[in-house]
Amino acid sequence: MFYDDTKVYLKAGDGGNGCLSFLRQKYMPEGGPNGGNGGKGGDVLLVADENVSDLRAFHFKKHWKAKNGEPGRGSDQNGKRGDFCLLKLPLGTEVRIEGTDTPFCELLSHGEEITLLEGGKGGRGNATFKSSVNQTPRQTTEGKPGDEGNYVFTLKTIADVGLVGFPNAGKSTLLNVLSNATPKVDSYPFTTLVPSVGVIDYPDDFRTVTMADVPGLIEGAAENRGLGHRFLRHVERCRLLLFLIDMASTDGRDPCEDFKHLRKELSDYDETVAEKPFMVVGNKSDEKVAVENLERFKKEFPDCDPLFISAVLEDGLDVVRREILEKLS
Ligand SMILES: Nc1nc2c(ncn2[C@@H]2O[C@H](COP(=O)(O)OP(=O)(O)OP(=O)(O)O)[C@@H](O)[C@H]2O)c(=O)[nH]1
Ligand SMILES: [Mg+2]
Repeated sequence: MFYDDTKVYLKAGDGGNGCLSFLRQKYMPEGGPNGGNGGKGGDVLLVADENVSDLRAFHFKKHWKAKNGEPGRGSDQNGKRGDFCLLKLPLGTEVRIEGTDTPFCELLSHGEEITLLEGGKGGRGNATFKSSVNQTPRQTTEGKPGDEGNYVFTLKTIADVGLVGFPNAGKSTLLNVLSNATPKVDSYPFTTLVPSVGVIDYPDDFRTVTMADVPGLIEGAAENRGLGHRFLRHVERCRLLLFLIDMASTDGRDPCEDFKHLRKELSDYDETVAEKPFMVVGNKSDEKVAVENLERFKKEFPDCDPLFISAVLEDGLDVVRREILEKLS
C-alpha cells in the first residue's frame, strides 16, 4: 500500500503552572517567595525528510502530541520545557487545516522545517510577583494550553515531467529505459499502483530531469473507474506532462479516442493541470498497425506533432530526451 493522504490530530504541549512557594528555613521565618515558573510546552514541528517515502506513519498513528512543560517548583526552580514532537514528512507534502481548501504550508526540500503548533507558555511562579510593595506575593499564573488542531497531509510527488497514459501504454517501460528508476512492467493493466520517480541524466548539459510514473488513467476515472483520478495529484506539481499513447491498439483501443479521454480526465480533475504544457509520444512503433494509427492521429490532431518511439526497442528515445529538455527550458 502507498499512503498519500491522511488526517491527523496534533497538539502542542501545555505550559507548566507557576509555583507558589516561600523559603522556609530555620531562623529565617520571613523567607521570601521562591516559586519557580512553569516550563513552556513542546512545539509540534514538521520536517521534510527525503528518506520518508509516504505518509504511512500517520495512517497508523493519528494522534501526535508534544510533551507538556513541567510545573515550577520551590527554591526558584523553573519547570523543564516540554519535549517537542517532530513529524518527518515525505518531500512534496502539503499541509491543510481540516475543512479548508487552501494549503497551510508545504514541505518541498530535504531538511525544511516548520513550527506548525506552538507550545503553551509556562505560568509565572510567585517569586516573579515580588515587588517593593508586595514582599510576600501569593499570586501565580497557570500555564497556557498548547495549540492544537486537525490537519490533512497530502503527498504530491515532486517531478519535472509527469507521465500520463492509459494502462499498458508503456509508461513504466519508458521510465525504465529513460531513467535510473525500475518500475515493474507487465502486460496486464494497472501494473503500476504507486507513483515512482526516476532521474533522467543529461551529462552533456550538466543537467538532470525527474520524471514521475503514475498509475494508468481510464475513461471515467473522475467517477472513480479504474484507480480513479486521485493519482493525478502526483502530476500536479509537474511542469510538463508527457502523454504516452499506445499506437498499437493494444486491448482493441483507439489512440485518438485515448488522447481525447486523457485530456478530458485531466480537465475533470483540475483545469490548471489540464492546461499545463505537454508533449505527445506515440509508443509501440515496432507494431505494424502503429504506423497507420500514427497517420490517423496526426490528421485528427494536426497541432500535436507526436513523437514516435518503441520503448521496448529503445528506438526514438533521443528525440524524446531532447524535446523534454527543450520544453522544460
Ligand atoms: N510492442 C511493444 N510493447 C511495449 C512497448 N512498450 C511497452 N510495451 C509492453 O506493454 C505492456 C505494458 O507496459 P508497461 O510499461 O507496464 O505499461 P504501463 O503504461 O506502465 O501500464 P500500467 O502500469 O498498467 O498503467 C508490457 O507488456 C510491455 O512490454 C513497445 O514499445 N512495443
Ligand atoms: Mg506502469
